[in-house]
Amino acid sequence: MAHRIWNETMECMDRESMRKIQSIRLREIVEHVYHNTPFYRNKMQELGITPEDINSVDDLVKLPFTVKTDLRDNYPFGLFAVPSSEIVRVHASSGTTGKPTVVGYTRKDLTTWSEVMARTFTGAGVHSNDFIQIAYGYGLFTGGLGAHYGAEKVGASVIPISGGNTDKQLQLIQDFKTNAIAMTPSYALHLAEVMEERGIDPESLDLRVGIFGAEPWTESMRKEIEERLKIKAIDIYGLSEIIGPGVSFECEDQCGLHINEDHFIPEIVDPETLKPVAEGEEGELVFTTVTKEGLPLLRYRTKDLTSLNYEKCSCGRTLVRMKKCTGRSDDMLIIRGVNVFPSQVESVLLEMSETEPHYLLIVERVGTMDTLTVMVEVQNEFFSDEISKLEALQKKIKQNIQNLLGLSVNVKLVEPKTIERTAGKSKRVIDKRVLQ
Ligand code: DLL
Repeated sequence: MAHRIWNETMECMDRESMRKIQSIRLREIVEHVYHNTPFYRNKMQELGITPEDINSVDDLVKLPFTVKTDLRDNYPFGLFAVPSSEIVRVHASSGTTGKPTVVGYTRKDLTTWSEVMARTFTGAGVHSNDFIQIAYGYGLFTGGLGAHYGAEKVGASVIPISGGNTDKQLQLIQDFKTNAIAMTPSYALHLAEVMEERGIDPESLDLRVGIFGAEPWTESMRKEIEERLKIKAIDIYGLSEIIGPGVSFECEDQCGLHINEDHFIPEIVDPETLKPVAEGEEGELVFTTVTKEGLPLLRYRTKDLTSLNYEKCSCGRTLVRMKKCTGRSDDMLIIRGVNVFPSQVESVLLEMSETEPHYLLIVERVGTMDTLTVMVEVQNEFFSDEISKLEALQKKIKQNIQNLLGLSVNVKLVEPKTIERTAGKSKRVIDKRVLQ
């Protein structure tokens, strides 16, 4: 079947034309922030540049970077580039410490957001005949409302259920014959788990596709979700600062996330030197928003690690693709000198049939030694089994992780349902070292 594309002009444009559009828009946005955001004017003056120095995307590298603390330091509205009379919505992301990061949208920004989300849902194969259940949180979090307006724009029938209340989710999936669900991947796994408990056969449902994001998830987790829910699991990426969900999206071919680069220009830089990496290499993803009015950001450092692929996709889109993002530079644990990403442990655990995809990594300092304990739920049938089998399993997990990471870890097997489930973003790591 031919792929549906929401905005063929923008999504399938030749690269040369895309660069031209990006360059024009970049010049406009730099002009806008220079005159309307004292923060950026000061930064540009410090670097000795003016808007006249920025002519094309090649000049991006001359511009200053922006980081999350810049938003926090100018809390709540200091980086807004329009008067509050033009702001029609605010959202905020909570973060782990301190003040939330506040973002603001003009009416045009909301239209842009719906547009990129309409591209996203169309890319996932959602269309106007579908019922879609939005189980991202509605409220200050961008997930719920962002998905909501995009799904309405494609004409789907939106069920704005928000996160949580899993039994209600299941009831509506059955009664409304829901075709698509949008939620975090960890919540999708929880939904699968509750479905199994209630004896609901996924084949008896009309569910066809899930649009999952807001947290890192591995290919193994995708496989697990697809098998247990009998759906296609599509990745969606975004962050509040750039617009919310819809910065990039997977198509049904599931081979990288198409970045809506007519609105958000990506760069990949080395997180240490901040210099651009060679094309195709992995590094930190940086975005410059080129159409946003309320909160335009120059070279915003996402901390997310990925690489870019400029080849045309089999779906026909020419939008640059980013590799599925499974780690953040600030997610990386350094344990006894070894770099460890939670996603690496996740892929080991998910490849083993004896364990459940629910785990927690606990890092502690014992004396001067850092230790990593992997707490993982064991499948029901295994847990009731003999101790010797559990010990053998523990050893096997330990060995598999050691083979991958070259690091010896402690493994703690726990009963199913011991590790907390959440309808929002899951917490995979407890680093007790930072608390000392
Ligand atoms: O999580 C926006 C969103 C909502 C995206 C719903 C997708 C679906 P924030 O709360 O600002 O915004 O968190 C942004 O979450 O920098 C990534 O580290 C992580 N993240 C988001 N989507 C993905 C994904 C929303 N698909 C931060 N894969 C980002 C990996 C993701 N990480």
